[in-house]
Amino acid sequence: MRTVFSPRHASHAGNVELNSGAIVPAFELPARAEIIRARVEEVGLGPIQPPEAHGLETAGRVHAPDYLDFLPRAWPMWAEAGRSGTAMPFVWPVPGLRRDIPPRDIDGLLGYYSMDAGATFVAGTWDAVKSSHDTALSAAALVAGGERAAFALCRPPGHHAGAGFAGGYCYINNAAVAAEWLIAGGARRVSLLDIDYHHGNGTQQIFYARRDAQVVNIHADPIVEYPYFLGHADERGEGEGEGFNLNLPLPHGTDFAAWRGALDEGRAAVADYAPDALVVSLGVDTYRGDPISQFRLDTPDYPAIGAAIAELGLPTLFVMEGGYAVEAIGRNAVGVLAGFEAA
Ligand code: Q9C
Ligand code: ZN
Repeated sequence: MRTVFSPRHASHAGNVELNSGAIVPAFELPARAEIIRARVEEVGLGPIQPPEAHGLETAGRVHAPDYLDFLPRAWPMWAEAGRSGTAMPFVWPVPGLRRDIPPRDIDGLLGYYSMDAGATFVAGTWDAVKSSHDTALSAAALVAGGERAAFALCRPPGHHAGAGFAGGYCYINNAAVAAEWLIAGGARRVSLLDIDYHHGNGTQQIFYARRDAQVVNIHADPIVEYPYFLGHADERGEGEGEGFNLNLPLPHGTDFAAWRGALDEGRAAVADYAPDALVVSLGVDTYRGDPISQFRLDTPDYPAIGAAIAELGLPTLFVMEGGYAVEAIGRNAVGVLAGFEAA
């Protein structure tokens, strides 16, 4: 399997985040992508190639144009206000406050275009976000071109980013853009299977009223876990999309036996839908050693996940999402891909 990887991810660095009431170094950091890339080489998964530049037209069909315009302007506006460090919001237009008059000030705009304080900006953030988007589309092109599978080693991740907002370390929803591009290129139906520990709220929102994209999420129950406000089992899609969203929330402490049961349920739903292609949002924050997560998967479980996904027999695009146990992220993420290849 080919891997698409851009060294430009590394310009998104030095960010801090709010964690349990303290400002700490962001868990989503450059070493994550570098360690995965090194592991791809170490196991000989296949060639590694840089992305080609893509325009933002496809992104403009899954995100609001004004939101996409804001992303490259966030850091320059922050710097223009005389700030340095990490740009992050501190106020949000929750229901009852007005969204109809967008603020002109950077602090207002950061809240207007965010779901939380976790998608922060430094000087190099936009360039990394754009390279991550290009990475997803370039890997999607490999699958559209006839490859059995491809790996988009995206950083930053994407699945929390909604049509008009960033959050949870995510800015452009790479998996959603890739799926939209595959559909525009002739795929009649695409399934998105999100196996990150956290619910992929952005992906769900983007496709919620559509039947040409099925969204299946296996994640920690939002009653006790981020993102808290989406990801419950009763969310099944709306309008013509009704029945094409499946949430499989699991409790804290879930082990591989129980997780695997949810995967089997998700795989059956994908098989029923009979898509032309599969986009996997690949998070490995389900690992028992993850510093911000509470599932109990172990390193040998990841190849079994890849093998189970391969059994679907679909052209498959893997898009990297979360995973914060940095020392294990290469073994776990590439374990899924190697397990897929071996099946
Ligand atoms: N400050 C992804 O896995 N909450 N995003 C972290 C610690 C946000 C995770 C709590 C977690 C977002 C792509
Ligand atoms: Zn996650």
